[in-house]
Amino acid sequence: MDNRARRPAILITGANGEMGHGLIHALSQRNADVVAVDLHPLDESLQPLVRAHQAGDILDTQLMQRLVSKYEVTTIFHLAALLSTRSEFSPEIAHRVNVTGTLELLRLAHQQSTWSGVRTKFIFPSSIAAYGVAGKKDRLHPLKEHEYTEPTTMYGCNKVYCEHLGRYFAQYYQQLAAQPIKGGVDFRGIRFPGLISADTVPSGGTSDYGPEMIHAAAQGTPYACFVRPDTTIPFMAMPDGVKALLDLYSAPEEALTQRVYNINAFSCSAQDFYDEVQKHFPQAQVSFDPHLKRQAIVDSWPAEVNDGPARRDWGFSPTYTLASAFRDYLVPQISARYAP
Ligand code: AKB
Repeated sequence: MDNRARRPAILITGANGEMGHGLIHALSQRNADVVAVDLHPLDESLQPLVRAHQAGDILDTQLMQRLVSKYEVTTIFHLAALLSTRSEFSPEIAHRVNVTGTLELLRLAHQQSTWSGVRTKFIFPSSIAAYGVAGKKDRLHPLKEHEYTEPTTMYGCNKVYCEHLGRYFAQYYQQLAAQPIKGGVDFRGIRFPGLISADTVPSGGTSDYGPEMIHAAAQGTPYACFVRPDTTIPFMAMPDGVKALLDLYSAPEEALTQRVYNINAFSCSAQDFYDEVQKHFPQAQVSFDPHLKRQAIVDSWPAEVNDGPARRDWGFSPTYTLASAFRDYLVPQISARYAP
């Protein structure tokens, strides 16, 4: 394959999602050539920021092969996924999108590297949903990556398995091939906490109560929170999430001592979240109306994770605490967004 015929590009799947928005903005500031794929046409606001965009299914092999016939994919940010609540309604579809979709993209990454002879970077957002701590949550220390990875959701199972697939592709794929493989896949995963974005409201997740509460308050609409006030998990403001993706992407491979990293910003309860919302939107109408099954999912996630390796290996360091995320990022941007 003559690589000179193809333009180098970064491929982003699930580009219309919460993280895709922030990532596309950040990469366009670095003048990166991005090819964006999403099931739906790319949001109009994002279109001028990318080199090309394509509506379609990541499982559509012909579509993906058409893209790589035009672009030399040097990096894949594989953001497309069905989140935890939605996946419980359609576990088999979730498995197809979250696992088969990832497998196909890992194969594509490998194919790209055999054409170019250079390792293709594969950046994979995993999640705290990879853990399963039901019944023990209150007694645990901040969890390391290898501890309690017995998830109770299809999404969590998909994430843990894809972390293994990524490690396998990075180190062992085609290990019995007669000729040594040139290139290969440089897989890097991050286990994200619940993310809160000022630009988009999440859909289909179980950590969604945090962002939903603040977006509802800014719009002056009542909100019934679907978990108990004492429910505690780690959260992070979206700019820190995007920065983490880019920092891990930029790190030299030799500096990485593991393929999957926890990151943490602040652990807070739904009550802590509510207190911040009240401080900034005193008229907010929030009630607590726990949904037992969604509550059980969040109760299976740890209250805190240990992100020491990410800090040590690639300098992860979040900017925002709960208070500063509200004061300096969420409230100003969300208020402007819903201003009449
Ligand atoms: C979800 O709630 O499913 C996601 C996650 C924590 O991975 N936001």
